[in-house]
Amino acid sequence: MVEIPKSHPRYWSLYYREKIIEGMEKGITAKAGLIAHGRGEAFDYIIGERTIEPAERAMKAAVAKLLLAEHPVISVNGNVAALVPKETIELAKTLNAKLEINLFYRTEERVRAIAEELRKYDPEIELLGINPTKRIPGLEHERGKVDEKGIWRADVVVVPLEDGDRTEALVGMGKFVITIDLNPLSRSARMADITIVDNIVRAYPRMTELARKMKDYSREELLKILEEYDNGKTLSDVLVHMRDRLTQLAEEGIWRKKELES
Ligand code: PTJ
Repeated sequence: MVEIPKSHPRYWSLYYREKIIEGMEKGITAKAGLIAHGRGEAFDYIIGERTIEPAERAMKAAVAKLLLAEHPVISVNGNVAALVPKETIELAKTLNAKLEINLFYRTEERVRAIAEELRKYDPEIELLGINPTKRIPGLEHERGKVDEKGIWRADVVVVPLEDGDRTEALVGMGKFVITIDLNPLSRSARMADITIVDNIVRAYPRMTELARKMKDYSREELLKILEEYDNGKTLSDVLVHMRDRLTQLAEEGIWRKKELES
């Protein structure tokens, strides 16, 4: 990994970019994962590289749903394994959710590399998706493979940084789908039941924090959070945030400004 000086004004952005490149070199991340990451970076710039209120609201609803779920499953792909392997395990353990390696560009080598990466952080962790025997209806072979003990029987699935077609197919199977996607306009963002428009590197640690706190909530309290949640409104609020931030920056001017308002 290229050494990035901590003093660099874009340190964290460059740090995660290196993580993705390293992930690809280790056989974890798909080549298309690099493109997906760049798209995410662009939207993060517009948001202001921080967790905005609609994302916090979506995370609370998502954690409530996951705590109420009977068979919650968190899906892991090549980008997620490169960026947040430890945080993914922490979130799954806090929520008592199963982890399933589930890839859009599935190859057995990548599944093995991802499993190896995750086991560095917990050698005992149960990982599903190694030998999937079921298929999501409507998706061609490799893209539709799921684990009978995981996504197949899950009632609630977290599919971060996901392709829209697969998100839609999961919704079609009757799953409650939670996605994390920096692009509020993506098909995944529009198809999911709960859309968290935030960078996964901020979202997973925050969701773990929320889960630790909300574990003590009563069933009624969790149900109330869900009843009051409206994903359409959340997505609209994200777009309004982006519009207002761009308007504000345009009015204030950005020429030769070292820091931007977030
Ligand atoms: O590892 P695989 O084979 O399962 O493939 C993974 C990718 C991401 C390549 C695959 O699922 C794919 O092609 O996804 P898309 O359709 O490019 O969608 C990924 C979405 O994630 C895009 O809308 C990006 O804006 C968004 N995204 C990228 N990086 C982040 C992100 N969202 C949150 N946090 C990020 N760090």
